[in-house]
Amino acid sequence: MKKIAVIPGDGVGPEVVRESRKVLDHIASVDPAIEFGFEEFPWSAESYLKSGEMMPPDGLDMLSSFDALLFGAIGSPLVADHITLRELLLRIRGGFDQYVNLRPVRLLEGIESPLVGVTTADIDMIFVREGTEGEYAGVGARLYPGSDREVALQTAVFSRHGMERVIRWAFELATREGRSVTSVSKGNALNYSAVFWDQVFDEVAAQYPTVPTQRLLVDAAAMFMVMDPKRFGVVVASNLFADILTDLGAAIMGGMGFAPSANLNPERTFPSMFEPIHGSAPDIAGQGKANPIGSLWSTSMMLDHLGYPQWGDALMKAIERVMAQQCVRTPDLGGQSSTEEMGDAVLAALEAPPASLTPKL
Ligand code: GGG
Repeated sequence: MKKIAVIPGDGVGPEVVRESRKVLDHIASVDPAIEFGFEEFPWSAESYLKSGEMMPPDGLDMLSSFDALLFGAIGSPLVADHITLRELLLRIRGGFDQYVNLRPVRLLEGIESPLVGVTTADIDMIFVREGTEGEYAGVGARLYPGSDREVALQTAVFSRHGMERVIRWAFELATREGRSVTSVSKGNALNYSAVFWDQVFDEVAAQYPTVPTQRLLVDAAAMFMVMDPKRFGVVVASNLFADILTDLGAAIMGGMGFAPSANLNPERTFPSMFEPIHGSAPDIAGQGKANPIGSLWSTSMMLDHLGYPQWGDALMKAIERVMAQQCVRTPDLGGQSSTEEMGDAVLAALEAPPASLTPKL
């Protein structure tokens, strides 16, 4: 049995995660080789307002024996964003050494990109975002608060160990998939951290002489994602740069509702976590308007990670089929369908993979 910890979180999180649960329950019901054991953790801004903590002090211990974590969204107008993000999501990413934050950016057939004249072949890139250090390291101070001498210090952490391992992971992915690797940094301005990043990138790249590479400044990368998205294959970047660029990526693939992510601990010492990249969208929460595709796509990545790639692939094909048919459309796609109707459509399109491929795990 695969144990899945479910953290629906805030806002639209519970609504989109419900659709993922539905699909996983269905898979377990039709495939005798698969059994999921779910446990739900109600950690959210709402629980913070009652308990004063985003997760219990031993929260990571509570999660550590699970095979994977399925996460919804976090954030509420009632709690400061740096509390909800840092004290839950970033504690999990850091505590479980989830240093690969994998974020595919791909335009699906039937979805209109805001970019004029692009096809599905033009937007197909995979971001490998560093997930544990960089600008998100949480190192800094506020000095002399409230005075006119007030100072904020926020120190980014770029370790050789941290950069080397994520850049190497990106090259391994590119090698498997026959893609190029683009490194994104800002070496002209960040004369310590980004120059070090560029140096480590070049050192790792030299070990993969057959993989085409390019190095881009983050501002140029943003421009090329709009003007020439086809030039990107695998993209590796630091925590903040890749976070910003993947929101742009979500926009060019049709909207925030689509974009999936996997926070991977590649060594599998700790559980990995799967979440749509969108936030809690409090403005539409509880109205059944959220697009669950980002969560369902993340669930497909979770199935791959759990050792069920045939089901991960089947779920992805179901998503692609529903998008291509253009019948079921949530409001972000200009339609009237609900979150639940979109989830049901994907479920109806899900075809069981050939039984011979089902592993007996
Ligand atoms: N679905 C996860 C979520 O709620 N993300 C909100 C967010 O602000 N994430 C920032 C990040 O991924 O670093």
